[in-house]
Amino acid sequence: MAHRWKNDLSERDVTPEGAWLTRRGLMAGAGGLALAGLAGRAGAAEGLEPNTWEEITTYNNFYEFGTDKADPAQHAGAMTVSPWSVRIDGLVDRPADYALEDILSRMTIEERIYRFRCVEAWSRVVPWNGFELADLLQMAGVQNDARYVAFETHLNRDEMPGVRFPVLDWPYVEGLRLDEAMHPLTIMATGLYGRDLPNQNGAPLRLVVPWKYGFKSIKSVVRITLTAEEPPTSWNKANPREYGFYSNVNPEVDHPRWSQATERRIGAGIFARREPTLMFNGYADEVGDLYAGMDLTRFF
Ligand SMILES: Nc1nc2c(c(=O)[nH]1)N[C@H]1C(S)=C(S)[C@@H](COP(=O)(O)O)O[C@H]1N2
Ligand SMILES: [Mo]
Repeated sequence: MAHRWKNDLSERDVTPEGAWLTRRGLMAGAGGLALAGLAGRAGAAEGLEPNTWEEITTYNNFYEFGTDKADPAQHAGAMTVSPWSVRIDGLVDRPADYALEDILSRMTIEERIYRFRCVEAWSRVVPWNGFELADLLQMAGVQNDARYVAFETHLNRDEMPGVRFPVLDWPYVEGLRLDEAMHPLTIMATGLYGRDLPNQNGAPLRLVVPWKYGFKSIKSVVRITLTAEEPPTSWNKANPREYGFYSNVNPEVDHPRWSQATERRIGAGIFARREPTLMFNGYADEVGDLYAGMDLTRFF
């Protein structure tokens, strides 16, 4: 793989895939149940070759650190990620500032190899480590009238050079319908390749919703609020004509300025053919029912 993107990680920071696979084998032996359950469920990603550590950590969107793909790897190292806590509030029984250590001690960390599709029409396959968002929401106790979940990213003007520019209305916010948030494919990621999540990928805790465009997968989450109404979301606020609340990957609904029918797989090489984009990013069997009867051109 040619090193087409600037990388400020040294060689020794990069986990060779072989080492990771060995560790993965060991983990499967030790805690096999969680992984066994996952194998059937994440079927759409079966057989997919994950992108390399370098490909996943040096070409990023994290606009708080700048809009160039190389900016997050260059600047996000300055972000303080410890101590970290997540405020969980709104329509929950136990609203609180939850310390990250306390959350992690109560969650089951699994590996999830997911396709990842950015709305800009590039894609890759990522071996995340994380836990199901449903478990975290149940920990806080979801109340009956909750219908949506709002998320907010950490904001520190001293550590985030990109927020000097009004590209988005900071802090970055996102949202899901409650049934999307409770879906077993929806995770909070804490790692990559069995290692801590690098800051540029949203350390120490970021959402991953594999059937939606990448911008729904909000990074460095500090607040989760259960609400009755659909919450505002950053890209929808910035350009409602181009970015909807749902933002499900859909090859049949084009972006107003480009086709969503195909994608460029990161790392495939400059002569590789574009790949067809799959409905719900390949997770239609798992999540199609969530949108039964909905007009997906209207609720894009
Ligand atoms: N807080 C925050 N979260 C964010 C973004 C961002 O700019 N700020 N970019 C989004 C977009 S557009 C994408 S494609 C993914 C990229 O995640 P990755 O860098 O881990 O691949 O993060 C999403 N989450
Ligand atoms: Mo994106």
